[in-house]
Amino acid sequence: MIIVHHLNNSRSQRVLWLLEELGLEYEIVRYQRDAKTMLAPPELRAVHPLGKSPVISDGDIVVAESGAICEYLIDTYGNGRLAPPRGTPEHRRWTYFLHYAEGSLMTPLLMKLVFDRVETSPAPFFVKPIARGIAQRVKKTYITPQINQHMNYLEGELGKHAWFAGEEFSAADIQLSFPLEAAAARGGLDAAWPKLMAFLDRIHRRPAFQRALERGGPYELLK
Ligand SMILES: N[C@@H](CCC(=O)N[C@@H](CS)C(=O)NCC(=O)O)C(=O)O
Repeated sequence: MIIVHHLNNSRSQRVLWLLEELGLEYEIVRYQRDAKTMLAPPELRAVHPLGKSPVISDGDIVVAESGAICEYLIDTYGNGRLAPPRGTPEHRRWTYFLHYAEGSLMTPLLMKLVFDRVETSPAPFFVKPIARGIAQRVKKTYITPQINQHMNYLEGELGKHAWFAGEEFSAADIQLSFPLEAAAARGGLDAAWPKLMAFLDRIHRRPAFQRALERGGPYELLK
């Protein structure tokens, strides 16, 4: 039986959605973020030493990293679903987007989360203007232009094909959903990128996406 070690409000929602799209049976073991630090509880380190989510187990196989989990589930249980045939241009796009989502796109989005917090966190009065000034400058000169560049790129990709890997919906779309949802929630993606907004709308309407939300429970991305 596949077990999803599911942290609330996290990337593991994406794994539940993939499992629902594939129609596989699975169990959920739930973990709650610390209300103050938002970190995962230490119990998750018993499953994988980094204690991050998502991580799945399947018998005695343990797989961490959402991209690797997608590949494992598709290779083991996909039977040709949710991935283009190997050796095709679509499959190369699929692999690229599977890695790009976490390897490139998440970086400026995570930086935005951190620097937004630096800007708004309580600090002694003599430090606060300095911290706020640095945060605003890093966001203006580096983070916002980086995010805009990614959004422009992805908007252009959806102008070429219906979905990210090609004309068919695939696990690459599931993998890209988290950074795009994060960008929409944190400010970085809005109506200036209509194809990306329409993509979010299209995925939200998929029955498997809704079933995954029902199984996973309340889901709100960190801002
Ligand atoms: N690149 C990893 C990122 C894993 C990750 O950072 N997960 C977050 C949740 S979205 C987490 O576990 N945060 C809690 C913590 O770091 O303690 C993946 O895609 O699986």
